[in-house]
Amino acid sequence: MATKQILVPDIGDFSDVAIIDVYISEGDVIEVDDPVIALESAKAVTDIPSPYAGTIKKVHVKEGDLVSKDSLLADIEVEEAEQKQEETDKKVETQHEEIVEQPQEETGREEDKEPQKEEKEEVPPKKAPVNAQQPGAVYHATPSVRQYARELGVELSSVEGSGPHGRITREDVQQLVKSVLKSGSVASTPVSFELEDFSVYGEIERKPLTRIQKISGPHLQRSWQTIPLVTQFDEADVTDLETFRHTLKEEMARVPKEQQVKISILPFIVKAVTAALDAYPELNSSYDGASGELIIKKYRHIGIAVDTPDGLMVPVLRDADKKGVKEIAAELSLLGEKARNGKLGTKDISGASFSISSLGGIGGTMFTPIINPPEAAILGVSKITKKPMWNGKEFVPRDMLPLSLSYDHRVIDGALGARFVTYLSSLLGDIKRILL
Ligand code: CAO
Repeated sequence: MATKQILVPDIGDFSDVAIIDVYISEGDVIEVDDPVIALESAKAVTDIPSPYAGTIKKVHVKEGDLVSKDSLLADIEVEEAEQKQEETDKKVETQHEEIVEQPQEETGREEDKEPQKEEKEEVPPKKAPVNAQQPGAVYHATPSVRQYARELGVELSSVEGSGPHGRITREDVQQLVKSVLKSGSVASTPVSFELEDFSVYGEIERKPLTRIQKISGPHLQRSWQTIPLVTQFDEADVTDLETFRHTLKEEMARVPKEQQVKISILPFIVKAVTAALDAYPELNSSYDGASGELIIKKYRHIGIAVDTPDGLMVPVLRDADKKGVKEIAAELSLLGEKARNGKLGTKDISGASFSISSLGGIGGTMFTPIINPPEAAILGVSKITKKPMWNGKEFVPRDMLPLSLSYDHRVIDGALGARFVTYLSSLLGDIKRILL
């Protein structure tokens, strides 16, 4: 038995580097290369491994201490007094470069190149978008966890660290592998970003995501990563439609209360969309990548994004083409109510062939809706504003409705997207055309 000192090895041209984690305590039995502390410099987080195996007798540092080369970290009682410091110094240098995912200058030394090469080789080619390392990002994990992740082919950028300071643990890696196996898809795994301890800048609060957000988040992410979408914008002149709607509203105020239905512009948009889908059925479809075919749906089930306290829900208005505006309005109001009260059943949320996301009641000029797979397109609706429009002789005030159509560019080309939205605008500009 002999007592040895664990010192900070040569970590490059750094001094007074802050300790952000101390992994060891007195009495811990550790192995060679087990991490002792984590250091944080401006560019990197570096774990310092132990050059000895044995029992920790005394820890000389704490979180926040500043250390440099040869600072004393701990005393360790070892059985073998074999000196491995030189070897370990070399390893630390290598690990440091592994952690700093920054472009490195070419040094020409073989040991400098190897770890980066190793990391690159492990990127599974078909899973690249989600598993690709974030350029310049730093992933905090002990050498043994890094080794473990490498063995399983897991990129650290995909793993959410649950340890102190967001450190990635062995369990985090296991959890990711389990979830990927369960879902059968790496693309559903959220990319995690290295988070700082924001509380050093000011007060913070942690708010868990709702159950719906946890479900819809990966779905939206998968849509965003797999569907090359284009968003086509347009403005529909709905001045005449608004005049008609206000007349309806006045009429509605005179019928018995139980028969009254609130008619916003949305039911008209739903109706116009079904007519535009009749003219351009490719937008009412799903892409079957396996067969290379477009599955065109003959039904018009319209998904409507509804804001609820628990997150976004998309109830489905079935056979909207067969319903009148009043019926659509009544059903929309019922679906909205059910969504907000958490009362939607499976049937209420399944089978949409095209979706509409309306933020018109809230505000904003335009936005880019994300396609709700396996649908091929989604219409975003923003707030009507009065704008001066040129009628050939003069500027006149008109009610303009902003529309944003996002579509899957693999199956819908730009000309078709533009034709659809232009036709939809013309229908909303002259709603009588729906009868044609
Ligand atoms: N421009 C201007 N005003 C509009 C409008 C538009 N495009 N769309 C609706 N409005 C008005 C309505 O006329 C109504 O005005 P009044 O209160 O004066 O009658 C007000 O905005 C609120 O409308 P609403 O939201 O209650 O009704 P809706 O028919 O437009 O929408 C429903 C129904 C169920 C979609 C809605 O309740 C809802 O949840 N909206 C939020 C949608 C949402 O969160 N989308 C998220 C998309 S994220 O991808």
